[in-house]
Amino acid sequence: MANALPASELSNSLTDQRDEFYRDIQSQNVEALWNARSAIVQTEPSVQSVPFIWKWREMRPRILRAGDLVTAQEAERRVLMLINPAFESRTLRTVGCIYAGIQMVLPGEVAGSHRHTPSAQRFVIEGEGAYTTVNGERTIMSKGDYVTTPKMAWHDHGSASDKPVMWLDGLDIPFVNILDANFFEDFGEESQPVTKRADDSQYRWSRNLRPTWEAVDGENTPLLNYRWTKSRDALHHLREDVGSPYDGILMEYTNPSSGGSTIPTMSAFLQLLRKGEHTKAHRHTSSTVYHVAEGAGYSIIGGQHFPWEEGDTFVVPSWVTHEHASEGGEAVLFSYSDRPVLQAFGLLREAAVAQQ
Ligand code: 1HN
Repeated sequence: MANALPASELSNSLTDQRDEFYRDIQSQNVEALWNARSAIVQTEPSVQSVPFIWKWREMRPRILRAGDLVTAQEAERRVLMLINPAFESRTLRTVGCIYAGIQMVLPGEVAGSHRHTPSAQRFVIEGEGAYTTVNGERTIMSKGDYVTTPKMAWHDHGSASDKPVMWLDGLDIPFVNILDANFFEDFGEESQPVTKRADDSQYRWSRNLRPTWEAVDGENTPLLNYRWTKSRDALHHLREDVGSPYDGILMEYTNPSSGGSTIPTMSAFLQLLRKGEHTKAHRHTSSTVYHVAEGAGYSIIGGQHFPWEEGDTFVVPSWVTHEHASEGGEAVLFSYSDRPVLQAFGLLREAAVAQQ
């Protein structure tokens, strides 16, 4: 009896043996699942991204300042990346696995030609008279235009304007990086040759007529520029519709060759919040970047109140409850999300939430 170990020492010795075992398996690049249970077993997603807003009145002077300090040529792309507070800047994560940045081209500048596997889309915030050339087609970009750059399409930007032109870039680059599928190539010359007539794709793809002899790429939209005047006009025409209780008059930009999203990994939308409209609260597993195209209002995101006005950009992470309201008149929100990725994996889930 004198040799029997007290219970505390018994358990200590088991603890010691376990610790030694964990160190031993670690040396083999092995971990015990039962110690990582909290990271694996979740009753609902533990979302890393947080709701956040980048105010245009803060961003505008800073992108202009960047224009004083760095040329577009030096920078290749003069972009201020909008990074979610939950992540390091190198992750390029604005919300979830999608990216947003503010780009500016000054009069006479050229942002050289390149291509890459991440897909891009742009929404013009301010100015007109800048252009982008995508696979030989040049389009002039004006405030409110939605412009697409499919993966591996050569693209360069320039400006014949006498004022700065600024736009929001939306890319799927964090997804592409996580999947280790990021390829990039320089064209080798500043600008690619313009081989097509201006707005060529508008005539081919935005008239509800399809060129029958052309092979259809069902994956990427063949339409380069979705003009603001036309998109806004459509929203206004549908003003009297009931719309969605959660999103108001929400219309999706579509690939005219497939009816699906413009980009395989991202869906883009234009949304009218009518005067006095306050949407019902809901949540879903897609992550969204919103940009205020017109008007003012506020959103309640995860219980936090975010007032917004024209030019602001804000994010709603996956599974965070949100509702939107216009204030002082109508408001138009541009947005894009990773919805097609969630859909492709069968992970898109949506739920109504009782108003807080
Ligand atoms: C890019 O190519 C552009 O072409 C903008 O305008 C932003 C961010 C990350 C990687 C490539 C552009 C980008 C980008």
